[in-house]
Amino acid sequence: MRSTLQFGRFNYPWRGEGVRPRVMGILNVTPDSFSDGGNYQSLEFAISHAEQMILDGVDIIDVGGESSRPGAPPLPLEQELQRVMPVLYALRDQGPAISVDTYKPQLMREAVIAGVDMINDINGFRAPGAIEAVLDSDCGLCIMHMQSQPQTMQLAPSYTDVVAEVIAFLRERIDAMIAAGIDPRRICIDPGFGFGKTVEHNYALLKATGRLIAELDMPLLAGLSRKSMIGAVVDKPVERRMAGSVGGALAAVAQGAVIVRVHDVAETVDALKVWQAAH
Ligand code: 7PJ
Repeated sequence: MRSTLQFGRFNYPWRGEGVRPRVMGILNVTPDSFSDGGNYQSLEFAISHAEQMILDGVDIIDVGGESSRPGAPPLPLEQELQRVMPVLYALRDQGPAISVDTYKPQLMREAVIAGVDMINDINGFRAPGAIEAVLDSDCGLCIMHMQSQPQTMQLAPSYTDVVAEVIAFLRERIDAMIAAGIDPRRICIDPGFGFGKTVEHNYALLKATGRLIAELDMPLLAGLSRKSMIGAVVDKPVERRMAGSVGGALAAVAQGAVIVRVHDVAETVDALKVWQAAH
């Protein structure tokens, strides 16, 4: 039975004995995080943020140049390359696995050349050329579900059966990737919390974590850090959702998620250590 996720220089067991949930730290390289939006400053800021995540025990650093906040406009390729590539090269040999959060095939190709370990595509490798861009590499591939596009996805999310529809989507993408020649051991799945989903849809999917893993027979990555599904339960603004997000990460891991994508690395690492000790 296939039970390791193989990605670049790393492999993680994701079911059975010896499974340890892993923490993916979010590294946004977007000018809104910096004083003047200058490229050099953003590089410096990103590197120091990454250094802190490494001290905090991060397993994977997920580098993203384009904001996929609901309503955010798309970023031109050239700008995304300028923001992201120097960070990938700077972090490649610092210890943790490196992931890049992009749906653009051209950026995927450059990232593969830079030696990233994982490509994390919120668009599920649906862009023309996306599968081809990652075919001749060994990096891991995170297939995320999204209904509609970031600009419009939160206007009117609608499903008859959200869990069944997300499973059907992910199954179609897994099949397309395997048919194209991708090794299934490179694939992990993600229900895409907040991407074209109401709070109810998000919790239906969170509760179905075990079912997604079992039906699709794939390791699962969960990203719910600071999202509105946390805010809706704790009734707090985004900057006060850390503890709620840690609770959400534990809920996902308790149902079999092997990677949690988070902003608050130190706190999540500690929570998972205690969870693991009691397991
Ligand atoms: C996710 C992501 C997620 C994966 C973002 C945010 C929005 N990639 N990229 N899963 N979310 N795989 O962090 O709030 O949930 S950007």
